[in-house]
Amino acid sequence: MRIGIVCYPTFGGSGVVATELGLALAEEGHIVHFITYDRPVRLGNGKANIFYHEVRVSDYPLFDYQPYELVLTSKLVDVARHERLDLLHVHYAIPHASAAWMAQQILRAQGIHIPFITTLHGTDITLVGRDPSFEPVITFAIEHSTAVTAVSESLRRETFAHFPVKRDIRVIPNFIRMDRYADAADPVLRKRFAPNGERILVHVSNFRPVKRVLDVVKVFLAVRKQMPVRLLLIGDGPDRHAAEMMCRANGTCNDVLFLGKMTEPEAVVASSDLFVLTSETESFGLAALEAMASGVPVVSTDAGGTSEVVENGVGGLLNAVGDTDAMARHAAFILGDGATLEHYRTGARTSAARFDIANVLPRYEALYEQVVHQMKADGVHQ
Ligand code: GMT
Repeated sequence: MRIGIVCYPTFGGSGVVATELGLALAEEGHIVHFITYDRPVRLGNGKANIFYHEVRVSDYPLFDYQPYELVLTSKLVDVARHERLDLLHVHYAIPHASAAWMAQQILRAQGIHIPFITTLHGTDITLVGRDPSFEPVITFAIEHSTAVTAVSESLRRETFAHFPVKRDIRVIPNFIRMDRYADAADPVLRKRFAPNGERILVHVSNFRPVKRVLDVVKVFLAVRKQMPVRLLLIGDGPDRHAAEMMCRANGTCNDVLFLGKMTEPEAVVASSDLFVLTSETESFGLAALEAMASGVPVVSTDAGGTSEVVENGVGGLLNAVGDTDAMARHAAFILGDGATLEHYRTGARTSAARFDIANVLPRYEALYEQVVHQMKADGVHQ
């Protein structure tokens, strides 16, 4: 098939999932065209069957706000027509789903009929999407997508709870390549981060308020009272400075390492002992899944889709949002002795294996076949 993928090319989980999906489809022999405003961070260079089209918004002085959605729409029309795409798969509702719908209408007027699939990722529904100024557009785009998927059962429920949509939404969970994480741990890195054999806590996010990064620091401070421990913080964003201030105020800067944004955090995460996820809401928790795949257990909030990823008592332990005491207690329990840690490490890998790409990719391919055939059966194929 010839597939167009639209996503945010940045460090967010939706962009990672879209990129990994495109790469996997290309390996299967599909032709994949990425249409984004920047090269997706994990796309790499020169891969077979992968093409990249940049959406460039010109800086016209009349516009206080550049009309990105319209430029994206024009690009989708152009790429779909000239590359003879079979379908578009857009990740994150805003503004990708509405741009895809507009492109579909323009192409239809030119006699070209193309289906589009919208994958809902989380904050497009749970945060941004609930802003009343977006609601009518999101509702419309969801209703008029050829098919819609959500990355967890929780997100599917949230969508029906917050938007007046009636259509089917299929759950296809996020995935990982288990083989990539098998030997990701690096003893040299571990020695550098914890030279005296300390336990290592790790957190990866975009440091937005929804992640409650200060709770991660609170958990670290409480665990630190019970055992030697260091905290690795990967990523950057609005709450980084507040987290730094908290460490300074507590005189713990030497034991908290702010590592910033990383294009390949796998080795650092795999060299740690416990992943801490404190989010207010989390539709899935891809970063936690990646940690589990490399045998790093997770102490997480029970915040939406996390309970579908982190099986409580198997690969980690779930807690109420904001209950940093419970999270610290659970962290200390898992890290307390070698046997318990090993039990959770094994559980983390087993839990993660449920989401191996081999189990998930065929579900996307089946959906692609279905929407393309449906369009042909409707008698509107090109
Ligand atoms: O984690 C973020 O804030 C970024 C956001 C995104 O869209 O890139 O992540 C969402 O999508 C990820 C991939 O499906 C999920 O793993 C994250 O749980 C979800 N984030 C939230 O729901 C807060």
